[in-house]
Amino acid sequence: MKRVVVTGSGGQIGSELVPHLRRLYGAERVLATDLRPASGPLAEGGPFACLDVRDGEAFSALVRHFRADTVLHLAGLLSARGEKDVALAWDVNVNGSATALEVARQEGTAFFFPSSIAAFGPSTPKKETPQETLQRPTTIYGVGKVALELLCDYYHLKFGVDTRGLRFPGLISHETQPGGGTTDYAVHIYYEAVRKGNYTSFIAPGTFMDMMYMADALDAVVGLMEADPARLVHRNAFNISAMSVDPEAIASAIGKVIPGFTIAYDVDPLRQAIAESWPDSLDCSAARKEWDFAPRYDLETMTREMLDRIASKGGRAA
Ligand code: VAH
Repeated sequence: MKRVVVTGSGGQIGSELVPHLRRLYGAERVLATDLRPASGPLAEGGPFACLDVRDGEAFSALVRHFRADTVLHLAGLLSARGEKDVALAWDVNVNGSATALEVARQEGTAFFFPSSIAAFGPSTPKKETPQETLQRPTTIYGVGKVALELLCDYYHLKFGVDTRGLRFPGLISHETQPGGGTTDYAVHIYYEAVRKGNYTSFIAPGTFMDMMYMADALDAVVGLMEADPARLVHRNAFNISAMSVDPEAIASAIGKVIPGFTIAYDVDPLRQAIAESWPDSLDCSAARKEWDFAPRYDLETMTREMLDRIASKGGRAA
């Protein structure tokens, strides 16, 4: 990657990936884009442009003018929000992503697509979910992820586009809070632990999902996109995860840092049903073998860093 265009730069991943890439490659080599105007580091730290990813002409013009060699496409709606506006989720997550992929083909760039554990469904093996297995998701978000995994593989096979993707687990970060996700509880719990010393979870105890600290997600995007293509047997998209946890496990880890921390439950039926349709744990052996995926943070080290960073911000989200 030498000159990168990032979509969805204002989101949970983009708001940290853009500064990370700018530190790695140079600020002027990373064009951040988002539907909404940016402020703060995103706008002041390097080039920024407003972009609706569904506008193919504007998208192509931006990529061509910037002389990009890579499009990292992050713009999209998350799982729970998608269930509340199916048409919008399809338009942005599928039509928008298909437009982005077509722009990559026309402009000759590499293309990164963020898939998710949501690409699996209730009929998928739940423990140590294989890299290649049944994918019958029951959310519009997951249906979109499978559609784009297949479309990205097709564009590579048919047109030779260098498409690569990751099936992200729940991502835990202290910079920008996620919005409309099922795994958002695993971020909120840290903020509430610092602010109030307790948290009421909308996901039930015993509901295991794959999770990963944002720093490891950023390394995974760069590691995959910089990987030797000759080593890649798979492309769209790799299982990656750092831990399989439930709310009780996170609460216990927080309790070791904040004695007396307590968790209660007020389960949200919508997000609980989504969580139960996803795997408990992924088999990440393909990512480890094909491009040396190796997360650095476990639950304990992530918890210490999350609580420390949130406390240093006075418990504020931004
Ligand atoms: C969501 N955070 O909850 C996203 C993610 C694995 C979950 O795709 O929708």
